[in-house]
Amino acid sequence: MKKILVTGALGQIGSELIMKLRDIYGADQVIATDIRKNEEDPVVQSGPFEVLDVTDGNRMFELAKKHGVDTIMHLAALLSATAEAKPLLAWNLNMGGLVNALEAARELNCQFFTPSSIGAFGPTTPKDNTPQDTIQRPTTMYGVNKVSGELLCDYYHQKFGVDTRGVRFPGLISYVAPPGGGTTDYAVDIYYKAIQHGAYTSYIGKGTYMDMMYMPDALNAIVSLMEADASKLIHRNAFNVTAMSIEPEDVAAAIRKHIPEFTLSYEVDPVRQAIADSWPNSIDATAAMQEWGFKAEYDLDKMTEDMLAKLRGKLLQQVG
Ligand code: VAH
Repeated sequence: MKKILVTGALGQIGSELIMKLRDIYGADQVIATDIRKNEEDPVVQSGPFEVLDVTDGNRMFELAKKHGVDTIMHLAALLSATAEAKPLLAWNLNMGGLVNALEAARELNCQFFTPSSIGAFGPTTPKDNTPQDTIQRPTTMYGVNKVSGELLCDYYHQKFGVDTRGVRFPGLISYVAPPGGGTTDYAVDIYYKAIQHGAYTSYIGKGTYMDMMYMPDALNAIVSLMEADASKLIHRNAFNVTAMSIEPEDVAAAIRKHIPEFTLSYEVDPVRQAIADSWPNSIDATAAMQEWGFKAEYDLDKMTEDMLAKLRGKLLQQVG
């Protein structure tokens, strides 16, 4: 019986991944952990929860051993914009947390997942239809963390036989837990503001293409990869996955199909624009499709329809 420990369980991915994993494997089989405990959170209310600072390796090991887990999904990390503002904190948390999680997986013989990102590419990477295997010289601390993480996970597999697996996520769009400190978060904020104000001012400039994916597709990718036949995995720790390559005007046009009066303006944030400019315009996900059957179900229009419907319900509930 699968028993999974998830770090960063209250974050943008974790808050939805926990619920999906508990649906699939049973609530008691999924141990949610995060640095803070929010009693009101459905993640805390729906199954086992432990407070864990991932930079505390001993506690990570103790919790994994105490619960007898056979799988560790390590999500806790600082995202690109925050990491760029606090590079040393990002290095210590993102790399220290990852090493602690890998060590626990090694010592307890756990299967292991952690996400990389399109942030693992840099300005010298081919920008369009970026290949699975290509140059990776990122110019952000987040990117340095992600490339280092990919290599570290490969090392733990080759050296210690840990069943490590991972994907390079694009920007993830979701309506449950707001993202924090990312560069692609404009593509989430725009939906909230479209409903609340009928207008949005983007900090990412017009014509800035980035890969994006709706959260349900991201969650399916994690479960599919972790259940895939290991003998078929060539790339293992850093599969390019994506659903769409879009720029702010594309999102605005999709929103206007539901909110015709929606207006989009720009106040570009030079820091996050520079990060976005260093990333690909679009990536090639062929390896993930061939090696473990990756497939995205949501395109921009289907995502927009669902995001607006779900957010209207959520925001109405908040108004009460
Ligand atoms: C970020 N949402 O913006 C994350 C992600 C590809 C972007 O890694 O930092």
